[in-house]
Amino acid sequence: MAQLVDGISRTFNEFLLLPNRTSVDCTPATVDLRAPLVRHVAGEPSAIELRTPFTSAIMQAVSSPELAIALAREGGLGFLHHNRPVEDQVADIRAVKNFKAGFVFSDTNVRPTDTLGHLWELMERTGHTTAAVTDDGTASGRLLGLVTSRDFHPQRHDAAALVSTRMVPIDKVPHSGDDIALSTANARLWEERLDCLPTVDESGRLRHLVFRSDYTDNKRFPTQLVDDGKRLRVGAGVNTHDYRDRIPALVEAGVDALAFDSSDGFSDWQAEALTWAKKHYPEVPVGGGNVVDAEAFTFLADAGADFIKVGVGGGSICITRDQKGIGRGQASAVLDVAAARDAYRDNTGQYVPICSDGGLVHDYHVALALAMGADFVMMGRYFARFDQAPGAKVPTRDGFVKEYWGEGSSRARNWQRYGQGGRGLQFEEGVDGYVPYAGDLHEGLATTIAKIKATMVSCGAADLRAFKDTARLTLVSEQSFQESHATVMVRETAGLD
Ligand code: RVP
Repeated sequence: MAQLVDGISRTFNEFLLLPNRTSVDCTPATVDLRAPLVRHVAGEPSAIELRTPFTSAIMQAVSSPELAIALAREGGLGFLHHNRPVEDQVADIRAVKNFKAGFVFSDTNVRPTDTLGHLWELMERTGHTTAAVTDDGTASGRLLGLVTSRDFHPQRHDAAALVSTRMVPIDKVPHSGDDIALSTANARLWEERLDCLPTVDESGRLRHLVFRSDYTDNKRFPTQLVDDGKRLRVGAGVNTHDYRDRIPALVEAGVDALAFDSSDGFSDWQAEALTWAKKHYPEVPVGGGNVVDAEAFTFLADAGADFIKVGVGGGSICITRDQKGIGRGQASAVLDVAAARDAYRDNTGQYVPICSDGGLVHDYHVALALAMGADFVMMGRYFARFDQAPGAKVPTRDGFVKEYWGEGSSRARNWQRYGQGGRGLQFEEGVDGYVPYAGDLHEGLATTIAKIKATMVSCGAADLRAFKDTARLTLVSEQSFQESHATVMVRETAGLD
């Protein structure tokens, strides 16, 4: 007979935290947001510690190399998606690992034989006004010159004219080898009054551009997540179909952590794939999931998972619960799995971190997830709103929105994640939509971090371990939920201004 599990399936909206006593030395400045990423002996540090407890969803609409770079610079970790050929994912891993602060990959590139009209369109699309002219029009072609918005204007120059007629040829463009230090490049930018210094390899192929405006950039990111060689860390999603080919290539490219990406990870396929990965690459952390209960957590932990993602059906773009009737309220799932993780630690001496994945709509939901026991969170909708996410930015009457679509939507065609017994999707488990545009990730995440730190201070917790151990939660009634919101007419709607 079917079994009815205890308790109701609850979401974050149904809980609030009670303030705890705050000591004088517990302030936002002293709050520590470091979180273990991978399995470790209880009481000892994790081999990789996130410096802020955020990871980006393994989704086409979220985790571009740009986003992974921006997030690693904030101390979190981006997971690049796997729903594409291995070599494309490898190229993105390399782009993050090769990132050097202040040295950017050129995203506005043309051939000398392209037209000025094409160049103008490209500049409008990327929002950048310096273009590299290379023999093949790519960011790694042989550098033939530079062309900037100072060199031509669509009203002044014929759109059909060629880039070669307006570009500054390479023999007149100051440039450097790629081994130049950022401080030296900056000195040249100032001394030679340059806006941009391209760097090239021994055969003259473009490597990076250094801009004067990036001069102070590095000081903005004191909590970067880097490996032993000071390169930014990056993660990658993998699936249970082609992991034997994909994992070796990702490891070769320098990936820092892998995550088996499945909407339902409680399966023999995932256990087999985890066992294979740990046997062949014991030194590379590999996560599993997604799960929503203790039994599934223990199953994947026993199979060797180094961290486990929690969440089925709670994602903002997810319709799995509507379509298949499976899932669990995210708060209940996190509370149950966190208890299982602690029991596993007590029984085995191994601490296997858990990640709350999906369904975080408000910043305070992140604080709740962490208080309920998540070691770190994974977010899709949240990151899809920023400039660095790959979705197009679309104007509306009231501002801008960004495209955001689920991996279970027809648009994503991710049959590896949403396996329905064959190649291709027979029905959708995700939607294709828009999220409000939120500008630069650095600014947006700073506000979220400020709120989480403020919550932790109110709860008297100076670090995430203490936050979990001492959090006191209360369920809210519908009436008290109403009371949480402003009950006066806010200024903009009062019609007085
Ligand atoms: P959210 O942050 O609420 O946007 O949720 C993101 C999560 O939703 C992903 O990390 C993944 O677990 C899940 N997802 C991705 N695509 C879909 C879908 O199409 N159903 N769901």
